Amino acid sequence: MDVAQSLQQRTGSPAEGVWSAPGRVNLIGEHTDYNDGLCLPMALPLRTRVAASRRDDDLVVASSEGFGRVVRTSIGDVGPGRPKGWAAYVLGVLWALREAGHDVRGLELSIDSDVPSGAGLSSSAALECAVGAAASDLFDLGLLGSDERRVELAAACVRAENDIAMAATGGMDQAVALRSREGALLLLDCQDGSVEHVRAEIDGHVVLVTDTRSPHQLVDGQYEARRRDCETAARSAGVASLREIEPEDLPALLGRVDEVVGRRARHVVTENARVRLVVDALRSGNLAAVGAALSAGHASLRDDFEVTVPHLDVAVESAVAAGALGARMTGGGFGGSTVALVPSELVEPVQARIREDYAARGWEEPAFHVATPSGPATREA
Ligand code: GAF
Repeated sequence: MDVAQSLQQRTGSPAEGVWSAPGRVNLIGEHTDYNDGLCLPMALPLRTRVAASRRDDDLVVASSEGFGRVVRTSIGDVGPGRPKGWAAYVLGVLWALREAGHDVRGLELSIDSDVPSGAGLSSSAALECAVGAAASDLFDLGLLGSDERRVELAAACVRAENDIAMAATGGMDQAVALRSREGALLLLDCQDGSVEHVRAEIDGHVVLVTDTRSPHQLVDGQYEARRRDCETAARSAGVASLREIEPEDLPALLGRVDEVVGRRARHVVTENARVRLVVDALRSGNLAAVGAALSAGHASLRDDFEVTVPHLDVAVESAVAAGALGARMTGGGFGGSTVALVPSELVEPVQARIREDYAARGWEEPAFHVATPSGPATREA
């Protein structure tokens, strides 16, 4: 049953509309967004769909087969840490829109998603942005009408995540879910919020995502700890953010901070440089250079930023051993997914090698997705 049918079955009336938003994979530029840095994600064909109708009161009633229970919460009861679980993303967006001065009331919602949760593919941002898109249209907020208005909606979705779900994430995931363009990667400059749409000229190659099935968890304190390390590094360097540090300034900074904070900063500074390199290499069709930068990014996340786990390291090593031009973990880390640039004829052997190497360790079989740059949050019906 699709979301519109399931909403009609629950409420007895047809849905007023259906909206969707994509998950994402980040090609390069990890843990840079909250450092005013650069990142290069793309929207995935995997999407979260929301059928919605307005209510006359303040109540939000939301059901989802995938997520289990039915949620019934008033927008007025939403606050830091309340409600918990996936409902925080749904209610949080409506709360944040209201905080931004919009006249938002209750909704009936039916939700379905093919973005796997816990896979580091941004299922929470897809949910926030799909609900935000529905609210925008149903309450005539016009937030899907232009890139500038989409920036406003993205900010509300980020507030839902930071202030209600209590995950101190940056803004990359919401930006790509709302501002991407089909067929292009999104070069996002988190210092001024500007974007460029970069065509992925990767003829004969595939962007392969491996969901390692080792669930990632952003709310266990590690992500926040990395943010604090980066802030400490920026403060020690006397700059507002690590974006202001260029690779040639690193030796001076490393001399001034403790060893761990120095490595965190080195990841961020070199990662911004890798994003620039990948954009140039994509534009000039130098896919070997793209692959090398992906693999260097993984080494930096593993050794300097320390956010990888064995499932991620093995998926990356196995992909490269079987012929990928390069591979890296993608998203927040501590589990989740990897991304690899693979010659089309080697996609099968790469998958087989990762499967074998996982089986040899007694690990659950991973899942694979071919990532084609897809469109942003939109009304579907
Ligand atoms: C998670 C966060 F939600 C993003 O904001 C970003 O920081 C990413 O981790 C790491 O690049 O997806």
